[in-house]
Amino acid sequence: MDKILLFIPMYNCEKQIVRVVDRIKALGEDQNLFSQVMIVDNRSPDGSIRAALNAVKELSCPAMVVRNLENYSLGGSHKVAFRYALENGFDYVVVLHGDDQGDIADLVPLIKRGDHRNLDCLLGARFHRDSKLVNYSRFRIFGNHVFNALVSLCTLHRVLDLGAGLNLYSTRWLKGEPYLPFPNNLTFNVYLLLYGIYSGARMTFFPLTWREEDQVSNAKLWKQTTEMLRLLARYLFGRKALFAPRENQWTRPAYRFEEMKEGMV
Ligand SMILES: Nc1nc2c(ncn2[C@@H]2O[C@H](COP(=O)(O)OP(=O)(O)O)[C@@H](O)[C@H]2O)c(=O)[nH]1
Ligand SMILES: [Mg+2]
Repeated sequence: MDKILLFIPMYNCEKQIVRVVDRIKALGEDQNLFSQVMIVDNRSPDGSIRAALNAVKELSCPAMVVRNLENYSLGGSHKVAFRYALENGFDYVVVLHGDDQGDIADLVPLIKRGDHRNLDCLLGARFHRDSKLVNYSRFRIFGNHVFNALVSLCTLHRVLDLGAGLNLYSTRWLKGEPYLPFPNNLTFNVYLLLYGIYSGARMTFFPLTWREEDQVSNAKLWKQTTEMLRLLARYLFGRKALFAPRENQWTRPAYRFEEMKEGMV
């Protein structure tokens, strides 16, 4: 059986994390597809950790709640979880955002079918024709389609999402931590995607349901847009340097965490 880590990045998700865990519980026996659930808190000031510790008690698969020693942002939490998976012999890492926009149940049938076995990146795609978007503005959908088309054109690769919050990666592909120099902010996912294409990763997109109800997105439109365009330009005109192993401000943090137990918060 594959050893799969279910990694859940969390920041100020006091309300949502309970629902995320409920969706995992609702999988019933299929929870055992995951050898371990790892909720990675980025030092949320709200009651996320307490809520998470409480919620995971009812899971039938092993689960832990950890807290980063510093706020490493979303990309940094990926680095924490990927390293944990590499050091502990996992075969795959599933990333599921802790703000309850997606549903793990969208990925489970694919894992049960074994789709992941021939892949390095199995990526949730909000803009797949079979996906369902709940409460997404038309402007946002349109903008994303434009970006997907632009990235597809620049990479000559059909891209259906630049970074949804439900993805699976093989540790075979993550080995050596080539993503360590990528920035930790919300563009981390885009770097990872472009690196996937660059490195010839076996990659597929799958449809999902994605909702926006009580979640607050931290993606800032103009900042994301300009960062994306700059990144694309670098991909087009200097991708070898962009993806070369190197040390920078993003490789420097220790990406360490502590396991949280009841009574600690
Ligand atoms: N903004 C932010 N989100 C984080 C951080 N660490 C983990 N996350 C989680 O990352 C996920 C994605 O962030 P979000 O702002 O919802 O972005 P979006 O949904 O992709 O627009 C959420 O589930 C957050 O809980 C962090 O330091 N900052
Ligand atoms: Mg979100």
